[in-house]
Amino acid sequence: MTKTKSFSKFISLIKQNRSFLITGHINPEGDSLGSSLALALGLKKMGKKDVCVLSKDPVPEILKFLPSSKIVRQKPPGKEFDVVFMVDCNDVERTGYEGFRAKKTAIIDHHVLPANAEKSEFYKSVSASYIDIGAAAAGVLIYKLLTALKISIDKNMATNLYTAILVDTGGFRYSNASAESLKIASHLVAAGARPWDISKEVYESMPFRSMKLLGLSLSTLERKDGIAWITTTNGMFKKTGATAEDSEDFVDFPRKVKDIEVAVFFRQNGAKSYKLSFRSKGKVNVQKIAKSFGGGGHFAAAGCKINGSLKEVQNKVFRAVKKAIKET
Ligand SMILES: [Mn+2]
Repeated sequence: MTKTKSFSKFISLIKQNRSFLITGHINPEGDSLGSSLALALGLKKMGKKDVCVLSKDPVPEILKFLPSSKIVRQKPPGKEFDVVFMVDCNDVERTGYEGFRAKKTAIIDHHVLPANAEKSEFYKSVSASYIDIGAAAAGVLIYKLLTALKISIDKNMATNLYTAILVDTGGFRYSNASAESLKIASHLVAAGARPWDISKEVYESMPFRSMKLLGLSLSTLERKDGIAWITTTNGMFKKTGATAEDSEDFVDFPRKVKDIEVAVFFRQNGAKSYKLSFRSKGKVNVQKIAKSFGGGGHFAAAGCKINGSLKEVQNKVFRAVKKAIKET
């Protein structure tokens, strides 16, 4: 793999080629889509006419406000492209596609590379990569690339990039809300991004049924041994007409409880089956806990599926979490 400390490889790749595919990752969120769309708008502004944005999963309802979100397609066109950009992911599997019909591959991302990635055939074939795990969002890197390309950032690009950075910093609350990410956000606001309009779409547009489901779920809130948890049952889904997507961020609520280390959300997805989400307040590696049950994720956010009655599942999980808290 070619390591680039600057965007010079990207600049020549863009200048020397005509057709571009851009893809983010499966289950796309604001960073994946906002970054992809901003890059597409930038390339178009440079006069590149053949630019296609792909997403294996459709644009979520809540992100349809992103400028140009309508250009996102799920199926790649049949022809071969000059360059495919992988944005906010560094692994073909994460894109959800099996591969791309493109002569060259470029990666712009802020995630850690998989173990031994550098030795794999795929990475050796990558023409340009810019991976900065210190960047708050892929949106930060796309902002830098567009700046390096001397593209003036317009309102539509700014709205996409601001959303990307907003969601990946948890609304500028997480530890990655650095001086740099706030400075870029400030430039994006000056370029036309409107913080309240974007926040309203991202954080203040909860479907009514989802709020009703949250109310029922919050009534199950409990706390013990540094763990806070809530549960959503099949009965609650039935009563409110809500779906699993409507409970996407519910684990954030037990995480708000003071003096706990780990938050857990139990979502029933079968008569004797539960989908779990874990959040850490910063000390416990919940990815390890999820992995011990066959799941995965990151240090502070992870998930898994466990079969059994609610009591059985909770007993297993609480034992594992208690042990992990003790070991810190
Ligand atoms: Mn990201």
